[in-house]
Amino acid sequence: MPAQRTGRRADVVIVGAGILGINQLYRAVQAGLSVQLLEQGAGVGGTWFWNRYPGCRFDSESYTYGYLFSAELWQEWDWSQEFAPQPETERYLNYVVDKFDLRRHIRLDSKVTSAVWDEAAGEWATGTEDGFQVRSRYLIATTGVLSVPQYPDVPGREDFRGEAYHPVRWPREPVDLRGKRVAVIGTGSTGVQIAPAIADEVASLTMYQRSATWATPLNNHPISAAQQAYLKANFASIKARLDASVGGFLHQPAGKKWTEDTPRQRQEFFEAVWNSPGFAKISANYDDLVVNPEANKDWCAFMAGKIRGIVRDPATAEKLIPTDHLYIGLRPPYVTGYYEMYNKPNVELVSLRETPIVKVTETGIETSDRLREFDVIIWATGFDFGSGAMLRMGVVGADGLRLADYWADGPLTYLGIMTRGFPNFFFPGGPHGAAGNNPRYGELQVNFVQDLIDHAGARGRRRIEVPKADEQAWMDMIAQLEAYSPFQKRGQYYGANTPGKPKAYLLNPGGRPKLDEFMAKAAGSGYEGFFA
Ligand code: NA7
Repeated sequence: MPAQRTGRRADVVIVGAGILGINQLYRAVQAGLSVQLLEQGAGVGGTWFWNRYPGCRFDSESYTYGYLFSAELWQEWDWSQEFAPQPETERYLNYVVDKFDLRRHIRLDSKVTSAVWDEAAGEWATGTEDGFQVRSRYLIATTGVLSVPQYPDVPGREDFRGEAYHPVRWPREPVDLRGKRVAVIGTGSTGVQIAPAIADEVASLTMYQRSATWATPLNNHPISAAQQAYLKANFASIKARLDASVGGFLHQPAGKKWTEDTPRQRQEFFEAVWNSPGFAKISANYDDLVVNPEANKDWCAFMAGKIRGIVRDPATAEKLIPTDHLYIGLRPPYVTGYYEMYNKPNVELVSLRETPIVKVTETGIETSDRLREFDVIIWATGFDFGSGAMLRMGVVGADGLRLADYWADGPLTYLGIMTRGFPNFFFPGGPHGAAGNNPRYGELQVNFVQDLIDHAGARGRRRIEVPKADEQAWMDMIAQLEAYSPFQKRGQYYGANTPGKPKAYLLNPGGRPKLDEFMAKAAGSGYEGFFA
């Protein structure tokens, strides 16, 4: 039910207190707007509130992931490691919320179930599961792309009588896995982070792998005092480099192609890349890695050699080597001790390609060859990526148009921020938004939204809607450049992991250059056509 007009009001309602929700809240408060932020969780942090599973950490460098909107914040906060663990990030986000006095705008335990545009009033009426209602000129969904857990459609999943967890719903109270027989289903970024973190304490760890992935070392390390001093002294130049980078990282591009090196030089170069931090495996690899399959195959052969060198059991090593996709065909994980873990006597790898799951029983998991019994099953099976959370908010736009209907064949967006028929509604960081280090892309979108709201406010404009032609131009860009995307169509970035979801590309294949180009065009024209 829409909220009553006499109820609570705010200029802006923001949904979600994750990285971007907090950024958007900061910008809106700075602009002097009244804001009500509604957050489903019992704390702030979004991804970094929910994902409290063992081993959870960044795979973007901490200081490139944190906020850049305040030099003072940069000076005050010391990241302890290149790739901070989840508890540190959750502390950071709470620190930010308190430092900028944002908590008083946030209502926790507030799951939005309805958001309806009231054309006559020019307002959104937003309601939560527990009956809270608020009306606002603007509605901004910063609900994230990795919010809704995805469970596989495996017979008997509910029958299991032991403990079962999805990493994104990991309990806040400690989970004692010591001495237990544990199964992990899924070897995406999450499964390969959890497994080595728990392998030493559990009685047995059984990894159920459907697709092998090209995991490479995260190469994490503590931030030394000297590095800390460097970071503090160079905020402006680091920010400038990040603001100009395509991926939102500091890694230096190689500046050379695979074709330019001899076989021996390639091996030396790949060794250096293997030892480089996190996403440098992509952003500082050969310039032609993505566009030249020969270069990519050579890198894959190098990684396969590494896996064979680390994993002592040859049969296990072969199972861990992908044969169905090149590097970045699926989102590559970055790991600490993952392959080494398979040398422990209590760790077993089950390939679901060889022996698929038949069913889950009360006591364990039955594959086509046998039943294994467990105390704990961890479903690291991913997310309803991109649009999952927004489509569960009950959004209804102009003329009663349901977002779920408008997006029935996949999201239709402008910049991954707006959608036609939904006035004064924005979703920075939503589908078609991401193309690299998420907070860096997201902040561009957050700033676009607030700048547009400021522009409208300064000119007394009350209704903002993306023109059909602009939405179409963004969708045309996606359709054109998607062909160059390295990601396979069977993955989360096409929604293919979620039963019943339309198969549509969910990232921004044009990256920052296209985002910058479209944003500059809109702002440069005074957002022509955006105001009724
Ligand atoms: P991902 O990357 O979607 O990985 C999910 C994993 O779960 C992946 O290995 C899947 O295998 C596996 N999976 C999914 N369904 C099944 C079934 N039915 N049976 C067996 N295995 C299954 O999610 P993550 O949580 O690891 O990572 C999410 C994001 O976190 C990531 O993109 C980063 O941005 C950080 P599949 O490959 O589909 O064969």
